[in-house]
Amino acid sequence: MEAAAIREAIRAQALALGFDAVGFAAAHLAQSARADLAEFLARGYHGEMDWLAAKEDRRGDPQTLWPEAKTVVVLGMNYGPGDDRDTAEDCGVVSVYARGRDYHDTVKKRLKHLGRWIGAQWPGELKVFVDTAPVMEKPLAQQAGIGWQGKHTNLVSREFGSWLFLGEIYLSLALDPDPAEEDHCGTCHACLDACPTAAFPAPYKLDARRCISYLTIEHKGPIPRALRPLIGNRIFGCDDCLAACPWNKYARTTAEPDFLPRAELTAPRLAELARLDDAGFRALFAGTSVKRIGRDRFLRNVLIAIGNGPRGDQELVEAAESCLDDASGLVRATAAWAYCRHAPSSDIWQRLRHDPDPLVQAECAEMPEAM
Ligand code: B12
Ligand code: SF4
Ligand code: SF4
Repeated sequence: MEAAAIREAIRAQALALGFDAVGFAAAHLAQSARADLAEFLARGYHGEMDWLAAKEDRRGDPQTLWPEAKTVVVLGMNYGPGDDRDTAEDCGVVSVYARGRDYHDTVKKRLKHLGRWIGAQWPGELKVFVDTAPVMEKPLAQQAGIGWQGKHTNLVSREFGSWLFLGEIYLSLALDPDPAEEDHCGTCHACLDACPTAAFPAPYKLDARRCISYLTIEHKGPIPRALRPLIGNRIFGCDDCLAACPWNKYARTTAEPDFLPRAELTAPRLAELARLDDAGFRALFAGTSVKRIGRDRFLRNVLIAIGNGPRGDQELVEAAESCLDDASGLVRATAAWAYCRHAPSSDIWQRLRHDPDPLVQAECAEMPEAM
């Protein structure tokens, strides 16, 4: 079979398996992508995500990751939300990507399926990747013509707007690449204006340390005080820059059942989430991306949302109070902050100053000035 026919056969099979976008790129990244990665790391924009820096050479070059790689098949799955209604202030907002089943599982399973099919048709080796591997998925997707990296740094598709998950199959088989997609942002800056924490130092550049997605998902310890009020009721991730993109007018609701929102992830009540113990957390979030961060970090997020909730809401005050004796120092520290946001004249921090955990002590030392 000719290389062009192989490409079209793979494309057809990928679409038949439920992928929404398919493109082919050479297993090579432009020097500019590597330089941008180096600059991102040198400026410390990655925060605590040491794993981004640890494999910089492999991330910046597909053939350093796997020398046999000749072609990258980039696959996209549409997770476009339906109508997104405003969430009440005493409920939490989970970002769209995490409201259904963990996308890593769904995309990986589909990639493996496609990989097995390719392996059965043509000789050669292949490897599948999604998200956590040292791969620069967005620049590769742009090279493969699936979309372009918008000013919010994510891939924007003319067909699906901001709502595509990405995954890749590296092939040892050499196939012609698709034409790269061009930048269609023009003079627009809606995503930059929409960011609640001013996380974009410049268009196309993100300081992850200010991004609510980083703070609520990747960051392990206490969230910097100055940023807490800006987080509002977002308890896992953030979509504001993605949702602001005018190209979403072409987006459609996902047809993938795995990505449809679960009831417990659509506006969950903050006071109920604050009552979760470890077993309750695991049971509620089984099979979702939320489970990855663990109960204590999740409760930290919930308590920040509680602290930002309607002033004096009795149910929220009681929820914060009930976490002051939690076994986790991170949870106790954030509960103290949340409680004092509702009751600024409270002397709760005096009591907690004698807490043995350094996180709680640090929180209480700053408490009076912060309220
Ligand atoms: C680390 C990471 C994060 C970090 C850092 C995000 C970031 N922008 O780098 C945090 C935790 C903040 C994060 C958040 C989110 N993430 Co994330 N994340 C990743 C991960 C694992 C690596 C990204 C990376 O390499 N970053 C390092 C920097 C250097 O890379 P970069 O953004 O590509 O930076 C480029 C630009 O700065 C660009 N650049 C600089 N100057 C210029 C100038 C011009 C003109 C141009 C064009 C480009 C340009 O050059 C750099 C290199 O190309 C990828 C998966 C993967 N393996 O790629 C998922 C991934 C990017 N994340 C994804 C998602 C869905 C999200 C969230 C939407 C989740 C949420 N709702 O909370 C948010 C979006 C926040 C945002 N605005 O980016 C998807 C995005 C899908 C898509 N359509 O693009 C990915 C691809 C996962 C996947 N497999 O689907 N994420
Ligand atoms: S995800 Fe939210 S906090 Fe992060 S850059 Fe986008 S709008 Fe800003
Ligand atoms: S909102 Fe505007 S600037 Fe941002 S990615 Fe979309 S088109 Fe580009």
